[in-house]
Amino acid sequence: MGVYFSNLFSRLFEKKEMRLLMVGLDAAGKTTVLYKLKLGEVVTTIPTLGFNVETVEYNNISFTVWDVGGQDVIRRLWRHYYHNTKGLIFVVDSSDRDRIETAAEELNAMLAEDEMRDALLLVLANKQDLPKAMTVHELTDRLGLHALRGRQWFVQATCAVQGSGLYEGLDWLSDQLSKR
Ligand SMILES: Nc1nc2c(ncn2[C@@H]2O[C@H](COP(=O)(O)OP(=O)(O)O)[C@@H](O)[C@H]2O)c(=O)[nH]1
Ligand SMILES: [Mg+2]
Repeated sequence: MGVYFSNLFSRLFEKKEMRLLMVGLDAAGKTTVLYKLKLGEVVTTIPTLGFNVETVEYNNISFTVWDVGGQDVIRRLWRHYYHNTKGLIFVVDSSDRDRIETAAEELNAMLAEDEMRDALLLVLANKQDLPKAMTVHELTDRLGLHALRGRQWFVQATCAVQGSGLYEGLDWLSDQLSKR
């Protein structure tokens, strides 16, 4: 799996310096995705109380991960990480129907940020292995993606624990980036 992703990343992200943000509510599966990619050492930093950031540097790409949701005061600190963001990867627990609206609000708030204007959006519809998981179609609807204007987006079904769908999702992202 590691080599697999290394090849994908080297092929398509070479030379370009960029940041990819991966966010989502807690327990969506972000950390699982990050470790599954095996791109390198995951560094965890806590710039301020309750705001935990995981970063992996891979060649010129920095992969930055944190949990969204919760306090508004923390929200302002996120902006520090928005600069030079080419892709936003939003991870959703597809089985978490209780929090899908919260997830949608967080996603749309982040997309409304000025520095995120040109970022591609990849949604990982994670935990597809769980019974009652929402389908890609349902998630697209509930996240309000069809209402987005001037945004390239894609929803990929994944099961992060097995690693399924991750390659396809990142392949879409790198394909779009290489066209720019
Ligand atoms: N069934 C299932 N569990 C998953 C999947 N991805 C992550 N998990 C589990 O969900 C929990 C939260 O995952 P984690 O990566 O810590 O979420 P994070 O808070 O977004 O970083 C862990 O127990 C994971 O093993 C998945 O695709 N399917
Ligand atoms: Mg985590």
